[in-house]
Amino acid sequence: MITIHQFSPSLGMIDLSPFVVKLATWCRMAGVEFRFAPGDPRKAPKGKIPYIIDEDGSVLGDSSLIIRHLSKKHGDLDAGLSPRDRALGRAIQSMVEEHMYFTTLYLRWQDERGWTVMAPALKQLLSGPAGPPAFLAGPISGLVRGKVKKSLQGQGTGRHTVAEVEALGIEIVESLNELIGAGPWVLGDAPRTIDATAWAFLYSLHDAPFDNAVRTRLKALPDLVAYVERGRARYWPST
Ligand SMILES: N[C@@H](CCC(=O)N[C@@H](CS)C(=O)NCC(=O)O)C(=O)O
Repeated sequence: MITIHQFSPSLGMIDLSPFVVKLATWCRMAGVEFRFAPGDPRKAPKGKIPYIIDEDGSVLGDSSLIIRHLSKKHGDLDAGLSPRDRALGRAIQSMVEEHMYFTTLYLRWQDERGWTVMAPALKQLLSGPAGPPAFLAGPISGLVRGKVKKSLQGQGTGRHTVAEVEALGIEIVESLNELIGAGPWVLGDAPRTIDATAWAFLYSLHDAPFDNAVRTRLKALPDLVAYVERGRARYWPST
């Protein structure tokens, strides 16, 4: 059994980090047993969550590198894919993880509407037994928000207006709708590694209670909503 160090299962979510949901979903798809444990970026090999402790005690970071490692040990969900489908999966992964992710981050942390939901969730997370004294939860939340906004500035999305970010997010969601269609999975009849990413990010947008135009658009696309529900029924039936 591996241990996945996670961010936080707040707001009724499997985890607030779509990368944690991606990794855990991939494990369920591949039949790799795992348990969740709290994560601490300071202890993570790459300073980011998720990271895992493998059965032999080795610690690994980055969801994609972890999946690559686990695929070698437990079986490759992408065996038998054509080179073109592999390339398509890779392109969709980049669109979702390197572009959609930052629109999600912006709409949760930078957009004031998102922050009214994120701030109390973060405060609650910080008030756990290992957290700082209660009076520091507010200032620390502010510091964490500042760090996220700085990273959004560096990446570029943080320089846009809310309306611009929503338009970018809608473009990606509509592209996913075109690419996935009736599916049932991104590349056809069987779930592949790309489904761990696509499902995790669409589930995160669909279920997390951050109201914005991107979420509204997703909820109006029946094929994508069916895709979220298909993945939930198969891998997370109690969620
Ligand atoms: N490429 C990484 C991305 C992980 C990532 O961005 N994790 C975020 C949480 S969603 C994080 O740990 N952020 C903390 C930080 O950047 O300090 C992966 O696939 O695991």
